[in-house]
Amino acid sequence: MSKTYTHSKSGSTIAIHPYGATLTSYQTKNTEHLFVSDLAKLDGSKPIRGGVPLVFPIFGPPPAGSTMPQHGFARRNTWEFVASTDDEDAAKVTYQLELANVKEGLGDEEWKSGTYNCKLLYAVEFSDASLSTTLTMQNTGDVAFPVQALLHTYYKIHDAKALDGNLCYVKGLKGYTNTDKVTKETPYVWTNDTITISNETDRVYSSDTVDAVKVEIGVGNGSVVQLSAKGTVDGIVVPVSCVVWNPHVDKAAGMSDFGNNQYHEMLCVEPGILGQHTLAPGKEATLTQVVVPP
Ligand code: TA6
Repeated sequence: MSKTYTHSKSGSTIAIHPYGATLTSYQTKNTEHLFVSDLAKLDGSKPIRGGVPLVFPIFGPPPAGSTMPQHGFARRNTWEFVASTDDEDAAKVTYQLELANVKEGLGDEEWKSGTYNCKLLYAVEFSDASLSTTLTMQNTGDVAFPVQALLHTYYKIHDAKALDGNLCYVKGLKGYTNTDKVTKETPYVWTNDTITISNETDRVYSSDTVDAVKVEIGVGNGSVVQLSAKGTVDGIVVPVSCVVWNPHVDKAAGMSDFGNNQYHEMLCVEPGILGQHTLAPGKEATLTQVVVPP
């Protein structure tokens, strides 16, 4: 069951489900900004289809020889509530996941045996001006482990306009290298100012520069959400990639936890640390996104 938290001063709210510490709602001025599928499982039987699923320690399918599930174990386990505050400027909620409480999706021997050990902290701070979500990953073991992390954010596209390029788009990824997981063509530099959706779209936009990702997302009703994101590994700022995903009709029909027509109502814009990074013992990595609603 998701728990709702309110920022009293602004009346903005969020809802977080302890399963995966999945943010399932962010509302300001009576407007919902996140998409959750009508058929999403909320009983812990599978990751929640919507909101902001947390992807760690791998993004995408497991490497050869690994039995870890796609997108890792963070979104597949119940997190512990730590604290919440409600101040003038913002409200804040924190959750944590310790490896001892990871019951599902460890996959690899190194994680199962505790050779790799970690503690995850998730902080969500919000008001009617912005939402920031920060995933902090601590290496609490004695062995360095490879780390990837991504905030798999599902934006609500109002009036079912996801396929209307005038109203639903992503601007700001010109110059990034596009790795297209649908066409599987050789990665190439994206030269357009804008990304729009006309068919299945599953692209990883990456860059070697460490500037934060800064994009503008058209959310269907003529309004725009601003997204920025940054990441650090052992205190050093690292490049952040941005995944843009819409399943479109065929993939939507193939997902039992997604309404067949709901690809018109959503767009995933997902900042992540997707490079080849390892986290040394005693060190931490962070991934932060800031969402500014219309
Ligand atoms: O972020 C895009 C993506 O990696 C797509 O390839 C698609 O698989 C999507 O994530 C959803 O993955 P899931 O494991 O949640 O069904």
